[in-house]
Amino acid sequence: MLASDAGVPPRSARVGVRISVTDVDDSSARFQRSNYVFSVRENQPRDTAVGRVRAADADQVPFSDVVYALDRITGYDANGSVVAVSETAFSVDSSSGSIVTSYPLDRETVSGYRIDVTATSTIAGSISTATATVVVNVVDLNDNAPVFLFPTETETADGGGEDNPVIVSLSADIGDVVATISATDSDASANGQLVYSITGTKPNSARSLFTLDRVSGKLVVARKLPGVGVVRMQLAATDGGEVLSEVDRLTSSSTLVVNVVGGRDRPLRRVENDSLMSALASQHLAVVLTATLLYHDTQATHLLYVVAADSDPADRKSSPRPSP
Ligand SMILES: [Ca+2]
Ligand SMILES: [Ca+2]
Ligand SMILES: [Ca+2]
Repeated sequence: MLASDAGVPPRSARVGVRISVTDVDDSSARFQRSNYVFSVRENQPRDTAVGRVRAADADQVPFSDVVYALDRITGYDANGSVVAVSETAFSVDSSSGSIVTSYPLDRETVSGYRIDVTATSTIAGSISTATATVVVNVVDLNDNAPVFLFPTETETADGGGEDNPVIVSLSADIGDVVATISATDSDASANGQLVYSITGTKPNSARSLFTLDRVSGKLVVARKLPGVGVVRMQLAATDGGEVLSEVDRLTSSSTLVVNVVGGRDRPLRRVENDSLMSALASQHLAVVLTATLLYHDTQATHLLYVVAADSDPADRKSSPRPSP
């Protein structure tokens, strides 16, 4: 400040003045970013750090009183569809803004979360709230082994197992497809990419008869089949897409039963009901009195009937006699 008198010449004096502005509670908290993206691996123990959000309040203590809280948690599956999740899947430290997990996450159930985080502070005695969005991507681990679809691991009607073998004709050509091996794996990318292999056959000598495409799972005839018989094939499905190291891959196994049959050697199966013979009987083809279809083979190309004829056929017996 400058002070001067009215004299001639005037005299003056200078003095420095320091003005201090007293803070009042006039700023609310603002997040440094409106969106945060974090990643956390599945299967980690509770309290695993996910990330930290920050909101600043321009006021000084005691007016810079930011309190963090989680407002809403939404879960998504791998296809991006909303799935039900616990509202307590994560928690946030109210003063630091650090977010941690509340339990081990499973990517195969919920692969991503959206969390609305709030920062509240007081402004002129009332509460003000800021909101930020946090996206948490759950990183996949290889925690699921392949599951065979064909041949099925438990016996089913078309499962390729002991009771329902795959039938191959002895006359099959090289390259003919015997079956398509398939399995599924619920992990993501390489953790869920499968390759197939034959790990053994019974008998051992049958090993070279078939080849299996590692990727497509197509099992084809590799050379002229030498004879009829049953081949039990041990199959493996391995994940890792040939990218993961050996130790990180998971393998499942299943057994395919292949029955090589020839024209005369096909297994015969007894048939109880014979619609063809019933049809003949209904047409009054009376020469055939009793006929029983004993067997047909599994490809229904050969029928074996036992036919009995009677010299006094049924409809002659049942014909009305002429009246006297
Ligand atoms: Ca999992
Ligand atoms: Ca997984
Ligand atoms: Ca897997």
